[in-house]
Amino acid sequence: MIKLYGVPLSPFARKALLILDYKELEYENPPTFPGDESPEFRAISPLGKIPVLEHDGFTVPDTSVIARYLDRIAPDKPLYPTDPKLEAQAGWLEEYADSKLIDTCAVLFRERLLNPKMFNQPTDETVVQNILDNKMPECLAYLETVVPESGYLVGDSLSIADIAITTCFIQARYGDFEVDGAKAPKLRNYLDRAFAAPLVVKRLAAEKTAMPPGLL
Ligand SMILES: N[C@@H](CCC(=O)N[C@@H](CS)C(=O)NCC(=O)O)C(=O)O
Repeated sequence: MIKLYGVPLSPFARKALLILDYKELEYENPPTFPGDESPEFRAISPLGKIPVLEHDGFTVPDTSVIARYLDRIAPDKPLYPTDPKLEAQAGWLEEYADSKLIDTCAVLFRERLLNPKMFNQPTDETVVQNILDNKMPECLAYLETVVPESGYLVGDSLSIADIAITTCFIQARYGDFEVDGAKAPKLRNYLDRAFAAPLVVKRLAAEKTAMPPGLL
C-alpha cells in the first residue's frame, strides 16, 4: 500500500503524484497541508514539509528521495537515466526546478491565486512585477538554452527533469503566467507538448476536481 501525504496543488506533491501516475502505481492521497504541526506528521516529516511517501509502513520525505525510491521499487519506465552523464543532467534540472524555478513560479501562484482567491488577501503587484521583470526572464533565458527542439529534456524518454520542470510551470500557469513563444520559442513548444501529454492532462483534471468549483 502506498500513501502520498500532501495536497494536489502543492508543486512538490504534484511532482510525486505525477511520478506515481507515470509508474501506474496505486496509491491513496491523504490530504496533508504544508505546515501541519501534528506530532504524527512531524514524526514522518522532520522538516515539516509535504509530501511524504508511505510504502507498506516505511516513510520517505522529500520528492527527490521519493523519486529515487520509486525508481528502485518500480523500475519499469525509470525516471533517472542509467548513463552517468544523462543521470547528472536530469538530476541537475530536477534540482534547478526544485529550487530557483519553483521559488519564482510559486510567487505568482501565491500572489495571483492563493492570496486573492483562497485567503482573501490582495495581490502584491510590486512582488509580481519583480518576478515578471527580473526573476522569470532569467529562468526562461537559462531554460531556453537546455530545452531541445523536440522530445524530452534529457535522453529519449521522460525523466525526472521533465516532471520537475513541468510541475513548476503548472504552478506558474495557475498564477496566470504563460511563457512568451516570441521570447523563448523552444521552451514554449516544449511546454505545449508537456501540457498536452495524457499524464499531465489527467493530473490537471484531478487537481481541478479536488479544488472548490471555479477556483482553477
Ligand atoms: N525539498 C522538498 C520541498 C518540499 C516543500 O517545500 N514543500 C512545501 C509545500 S509545496 C512545504 O511543505 N512547505 C512548508 C514549510 O516549508 O514549512 C521536496 O522536494 O519534497
